[in-house]
Amino acid sequence: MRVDIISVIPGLLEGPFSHSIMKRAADKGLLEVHVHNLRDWGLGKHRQLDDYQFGGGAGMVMMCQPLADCIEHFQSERTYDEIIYMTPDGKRYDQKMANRLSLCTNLMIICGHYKGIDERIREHFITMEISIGDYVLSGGELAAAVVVDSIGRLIPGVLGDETSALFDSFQDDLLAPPVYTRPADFRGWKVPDILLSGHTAKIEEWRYLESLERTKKRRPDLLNDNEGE
Ligand code: 6GU
Repeated sequence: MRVDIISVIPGLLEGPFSHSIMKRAADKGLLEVHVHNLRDWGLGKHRQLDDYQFGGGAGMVMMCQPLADCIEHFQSERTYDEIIYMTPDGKRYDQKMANRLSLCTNLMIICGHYKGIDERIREHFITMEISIGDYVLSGGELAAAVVVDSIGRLIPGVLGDETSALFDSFQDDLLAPPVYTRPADFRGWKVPDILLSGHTAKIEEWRYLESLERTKKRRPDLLNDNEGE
């Protein structure tokens, strides 16, 4: 998969894809993330990107021309499955959207800033608008990093069998069960006996019941929420 991220602060996205699982995905050639500076398409000698909003009011709006030029530049090189705009008024991101996006070949992600981007870009270029939750970030970059991370780890071959995404919290609409590692006794705090028993089937059953219990207690909404399937 190839992801092109368009940003006015590309430096914010230097870290997230250079470590751990995202780095492994890149090294294996399974995920290519390219971060582009929208300033390269800015207007005039100041490389202007934003302007006052029509109708008045505080806050700048990202102009049509640089965004259109930038998007069309990349569209001339390949076909995008989705052109995504990161915005707090987008569709709330969840694991189902991650699963679907992980099947794509080319994604473009536009990170908004200031008051957002001119509505005409949303109408004519954007195919999908994503919010990562009900709070406001100062820009779309961190949200884009969240989305790319969640997608990248779902691409076949990125995770080994032992860490397969199939066993994740949310993948079956249940939270993950508690996990423990050595020592079996830390300061008198003991690991549940069942996990030391070697009874694989009983352990699986225990994990399932713990998952169910945890989900009932913490996220009961997940148990009766199958809307949008
Ligand atoms: Cl995608 N962008 C911004 N600026 N704020 C957000 C968001 C996105 N998702 C939640 N809050």
